[in-house]
Amino acid sequence: MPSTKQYGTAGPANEAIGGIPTIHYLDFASRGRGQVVRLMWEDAGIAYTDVRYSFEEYPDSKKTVIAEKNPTTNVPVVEINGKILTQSYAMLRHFARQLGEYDGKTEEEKYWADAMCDIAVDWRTQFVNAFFHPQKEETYPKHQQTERVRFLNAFETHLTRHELSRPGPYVLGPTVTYADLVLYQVLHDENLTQEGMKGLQDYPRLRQLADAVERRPNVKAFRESERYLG
Ligand SMILES: N[C@@H](CCC(=O)N[C@@H](CS)C(=O)NCC(=O)O)C(=O)O
Repeated sequence: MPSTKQYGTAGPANEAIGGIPTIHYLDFASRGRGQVVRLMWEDAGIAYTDVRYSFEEYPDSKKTVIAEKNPTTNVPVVEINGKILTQSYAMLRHFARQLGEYDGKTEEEKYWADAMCDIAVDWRTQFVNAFFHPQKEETYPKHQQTERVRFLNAFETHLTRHELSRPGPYVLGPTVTYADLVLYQVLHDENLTQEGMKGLQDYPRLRQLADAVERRPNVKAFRESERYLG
């Protein structure tokens, strides 16, 4: 049986998204695509139900309960008020529109947040392929020395040069977006934010962004809570 826990007290942000959502995801500590969805909910003050499948039970659940909810048979899957949502990045953009924040105001801003998110999506795909590869001992170190460096340099350059990002600390300067959360999570999952952001010492602008995400009051409280699993 997956573990099911309820967090938070429903408030105006729950009203904006149509109720109290339930997320179905792997019991993968505070990592993965599902964690970005939790991060946005925590930041926005959204109460939610967290259903976690252990790695042992997941293969069976994938064929049954997950397959019933999602034809592509993977997670995260979100249920809200009888509605099923799939595809983590589409969900984040959907919640951003419903909340009226997290995706910029102008068309230029929305484009730039989406573009930066999509680079992080490409990065995560490469990270996951290398990290969960049967020959991980070879593929992950190679990824760390090649593709990961390419993405780190690309983000550092974009954040330093693009007129919307330059003022910092976020992708859209002072305004947080879902793209910051997506980027933060891949930095975290690649173990670059741990030990005082040690992995970002050569990337000051990325470090500034990751620091700013961690300092957001609700994110800070989440990270300091028992429900944050490292
Ligand atoms: N594009 C999908 C990708 C979903 C995906 O690959 N999820 C992974 C976990 S992060 C998964 O379900 N892995 C186990 C499986 O494929 O059954 C999304 O963003 O939601």
